[in-house]
Amino acid sequence: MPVAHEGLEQEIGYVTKPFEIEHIRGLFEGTDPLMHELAYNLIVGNHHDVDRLTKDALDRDFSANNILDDGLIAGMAIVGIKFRDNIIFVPEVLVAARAMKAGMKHLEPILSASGIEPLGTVIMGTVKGDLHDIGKNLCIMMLRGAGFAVHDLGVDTSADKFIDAVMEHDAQVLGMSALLTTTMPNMGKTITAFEEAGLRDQVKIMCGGAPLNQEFADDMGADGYGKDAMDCVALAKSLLGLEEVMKAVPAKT
Ligand code: B12
Repeated sequence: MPVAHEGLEQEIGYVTKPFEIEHIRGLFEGTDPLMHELAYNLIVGNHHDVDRLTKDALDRDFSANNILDDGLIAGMAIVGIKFRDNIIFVPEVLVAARAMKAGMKHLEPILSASGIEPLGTVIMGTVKGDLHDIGKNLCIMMLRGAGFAVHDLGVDTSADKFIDAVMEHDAQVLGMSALLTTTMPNMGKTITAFEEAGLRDQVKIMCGGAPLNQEFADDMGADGYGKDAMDCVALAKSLLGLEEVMKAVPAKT
């Protein structure tokens, strides 16, 4: 059934894979028109409107959890699909991320105060020697949007820093990013460091970055490889044995 919000309906039109259409329509079915407006404004990156609509929704007694699920996360699911399918590019995703942040600023204090458990805790960082962080930041934004608690170690992250963060936050998943062929081996070195510290069994390790592939990830003993931010979320969920909402799709050509 089409949603009444014309702009959102147009955005849903960008989703073309049958199982994704079904999933996305399911997200908006039976939810309030205010959530449709919120999702639409997030997708197109109107951060002032997302800020205002989130406050409105809280004033109208929508729960923070509903606003997150039915408005922000539902909108972000479309952003992820449009990015993967080359309908939008990095600048538009960053603008949507800014809008997400504008909404989350109102929800985060309520969610943490109400003790709603995150799906899991993820440590993310770009490996030693590598300063590229745009892709990692997109992954973090999508992971947070999906309900994970994420600790961002930034760029140029040593194996020791990864280990310390996993221990400190009792994280179930570690995600490493690399964009340089010269820094990719630092992922394998980090995995070895976990093994040598006797901690490899305590954390699932996923990796990503443009020069990587599944074979490289398998060879170095990672638990998973993701080709984009959507995959990163699906991977984190599957590594934790949670329902995989969005199925992995073939790599961009
Ligand atoms: C932007 C950029 C920079 C910026 C980085 C800014 C920043 N804050 O990140 C700057 C200008 C600083 C830079 C510097 C350099 N760069 Co540069 N850079 C790029 C560029 C143009 C885009 C990278 C990018 O952001 N892509 C967009 C994001 C969204 O994609 P992504 O990172 O792949 O992330 C996605 C997936 O991979 C995945 N993903 C990423 N991480 C993870 C993690 C997990 C766990 C999972 C599941 C998934 C996942 O999800 C993401 C979202 O969908 C690329 C060229 C290109 N077109 O790729 C060159 C490129 C990566 N750079 C390159 C080089 C050589 C350099 C420099 C060495 C240049 C120099 N001589 O100084 C330095 C390196 C500095 C350093 N030590 O890191 C080369 C690398 C070549 C190689 N084979 O190694 C490239 C390929 C350019 C080229 N063709 O030569 N760079």
